[in-house]
Amino acid sequence: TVPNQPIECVPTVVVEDDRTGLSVETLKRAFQDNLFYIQGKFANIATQNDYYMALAYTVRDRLLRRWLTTAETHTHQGVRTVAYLSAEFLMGPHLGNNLISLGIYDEAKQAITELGLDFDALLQQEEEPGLGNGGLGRLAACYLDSMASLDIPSIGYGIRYEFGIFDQDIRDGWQIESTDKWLRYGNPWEISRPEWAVEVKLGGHTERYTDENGRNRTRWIPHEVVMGIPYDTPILGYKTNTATTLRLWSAAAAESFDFAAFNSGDYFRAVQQKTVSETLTKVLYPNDESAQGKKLRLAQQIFFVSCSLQDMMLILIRQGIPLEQFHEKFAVQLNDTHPAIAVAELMRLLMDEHGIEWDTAWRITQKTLSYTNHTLLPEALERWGMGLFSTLLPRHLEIIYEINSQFLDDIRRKFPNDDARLSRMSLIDEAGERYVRMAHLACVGSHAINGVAALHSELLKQDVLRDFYELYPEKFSNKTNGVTPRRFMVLSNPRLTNLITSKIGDGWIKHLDDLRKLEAFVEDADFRQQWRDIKLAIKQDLATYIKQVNGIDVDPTSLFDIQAKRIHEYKRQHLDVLHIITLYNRIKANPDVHITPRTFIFGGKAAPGYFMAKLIIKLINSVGDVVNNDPDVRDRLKVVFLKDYNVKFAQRVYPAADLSEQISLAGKEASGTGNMKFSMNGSLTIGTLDGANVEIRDEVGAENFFLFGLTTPEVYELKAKGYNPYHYYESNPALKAVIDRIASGGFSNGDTNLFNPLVSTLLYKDDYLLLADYQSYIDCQDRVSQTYLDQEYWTRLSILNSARMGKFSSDRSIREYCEDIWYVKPVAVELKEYVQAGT
Ligand code: 4GP
Repeated sequence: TVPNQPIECVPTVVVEDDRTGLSVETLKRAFQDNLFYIQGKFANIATQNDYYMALAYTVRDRLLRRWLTTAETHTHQGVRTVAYLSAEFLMGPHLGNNLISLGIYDEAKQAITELGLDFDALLQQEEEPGLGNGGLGRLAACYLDSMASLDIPSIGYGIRYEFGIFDQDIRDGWQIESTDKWLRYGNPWEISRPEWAVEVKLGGHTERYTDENGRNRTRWIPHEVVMGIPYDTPILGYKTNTATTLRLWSAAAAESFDFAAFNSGDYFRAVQQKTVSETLTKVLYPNDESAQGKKLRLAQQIFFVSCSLQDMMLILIRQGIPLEQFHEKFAVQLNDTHPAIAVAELMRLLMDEHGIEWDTAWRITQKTLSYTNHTLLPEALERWGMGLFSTLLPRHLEIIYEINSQFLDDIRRKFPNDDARLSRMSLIDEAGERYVRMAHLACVGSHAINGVAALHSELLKQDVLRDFYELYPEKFSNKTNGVTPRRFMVLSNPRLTNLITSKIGDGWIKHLDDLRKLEAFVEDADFRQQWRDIKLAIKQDLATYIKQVNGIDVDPTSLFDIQAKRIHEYKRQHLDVLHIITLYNRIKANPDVHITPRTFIFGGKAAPGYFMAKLIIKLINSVGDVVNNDPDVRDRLKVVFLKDYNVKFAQRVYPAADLSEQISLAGKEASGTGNMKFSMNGSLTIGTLDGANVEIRDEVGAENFFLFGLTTPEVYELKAKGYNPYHYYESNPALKAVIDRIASGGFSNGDTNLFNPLVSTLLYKDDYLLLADYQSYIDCQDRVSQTYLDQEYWTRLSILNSARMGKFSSDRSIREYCEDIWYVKPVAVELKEYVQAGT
């Protein structure tokens, strides 16, 4: 046989053997077998991680047949496939989710328990692949789950960062970052496929030449060539045979040695090239930092985009499908602008590497690509300095210039004599230093552009992408985000899942609209009692965890008020803090004042270079130190900052909330998805009319949602007429007392400098209008406190919130993408008959 070539093989899958059987006994045997043969350990020296690995391999074995059969079915049928390109995938731990999807969670638990091990501890052992910052990376993960669960042929393409999002520790109230070594003990879920490696060019220059048919062509002579090695992870759909693939690219040197240099004795230079290539996929960039000058980041983007597009082409070539049909076989979704270079790279591959003419290549490109925008913050829109861009991607720049020249002609035809429009829309920002505008490139090169919540999509049309909307209104649509109920209800909240299923069956797990059936039980006092008991038990668990990790005693019957998300000024964690201090001031003024006991819980990471966000973390912890230890408070208020918020941890937090804080300034949060996860698990929301809050409120009913704050038009209006935060400070004594307590060192042992940057920003700038929204927020919080006193009433609202969250399943979002943008249909995967070994 020829290495790296498939050999003719006979199906040799065996009936119910140690690699496929699902009974408790078989699972036990398989687990022990893997401990011995894969981990290479006797039980007496096995570590917790060895046990975790043995269990993970036991589970992986059981999904391989689905995985391989899915790939084979899709290839065989030549189906149209979604390629979801994302620089971030925040998958969360795989083990528990795969057990749920396979439907053997209880069997595995029993097997492990009967072997005398702690099943939950094994689940906790998994290091999650934190290959994303937050929102858009977690959304990508939910979408992979839904696509697999809905039998949509799909593949996720991304980067296998060696170090994902940093680990967060808190020392003296400050965030301390350390590297995330998620691969340290091995990753049982991935299979590397070096035989499908591809090469990516970087740097260098271009040349013209005439090909054998007398056509003028361009060739790129790169300075450097990097290899992309694919690592595949199966994504098993929930209770279906479909298991799709997440294919992450890892960079490696094209040649392990530069032999010329080596032979001349320059060993160091020979190896250097190797290390440069391999740093490419070393680390995930934290967001919320200016992307400027980050050469490595642009290199990461072209690297994974080029690998992925080449991979798709190879898939077609292997099937004998001409590349002129690329857009018929692949719908490529750009998850924000990180993969937007795909516009130029697809053009380049089609033209330079495969000899397709410009017009055909351009038609294929536009029909293939579609673009999702995830942020309205102007500072987050990616653009690359011309110097960096032309050095790294000389050929792409030529292509972008040509696209731009045709595009600008188009605008001139539709909007004659409008130079301002031309310069606003150009792919190149020419004001001052020149930049390539990635969002513009994505808009021009895609056939569809969408926002991620109704309000966000409207604001894109009115504001950030207005010119593009005026040019191509037909490209725009909204696709409100959704989240997977498998991970965020079934896996993370088994108690509530069992209660719901006992009343309405388990159909809701795939058809989340079925949760509506719970409304029939709202007036059932027993049901409400069970609902409350479950919430209390979950809060008790979180309280135990808080005691272990933070050493703080919290009362599980108090109102758990949680804000968990990235720390950012627009998300306004500090508004939450202003509320805490308001309550604290009321107690200090009158220790006997009535206060509904509350536990304020925060979780989230701040970008390492974002000073203000880090100062907000410090403020939360400092306020906690004072409030938690003041005898006047009598434990009625507690403030807890939970460190190292990640997916694993989020699964513990969402179910425990009574109140979910979604308090961004209206017009700033594209959608939010945490808001959905909390609400599904029966928490009530206090929120502004921002992002998907608007739609959540529409679904659950205005009377079941705590609304406060300015609306987006009011925000615009206030800013237009000149916002003066100081005026609010001066005219509101409660607010003044809160700010004064911070400013005068009330939470910094008298140090008036520490929080000064925050205080002066609020008083003199306040871009996110905390002071304008303060009173409305406090009044609303007072209503929350009042409502919580009536536990029967609160429980009704809690049930109704869960019951009405059907719309926010990522299954619904994916169906909309499939129907309106991708035109991809489900494909049923049939598992072949087992064949007895040796027969
Ligand atoms: C986030 C948005 O901030 C969040 O509102 C949205 O729910 C999420 O994307 C998914 O659409 N944006 C990012 C980012 O994560 O890096 O811009």
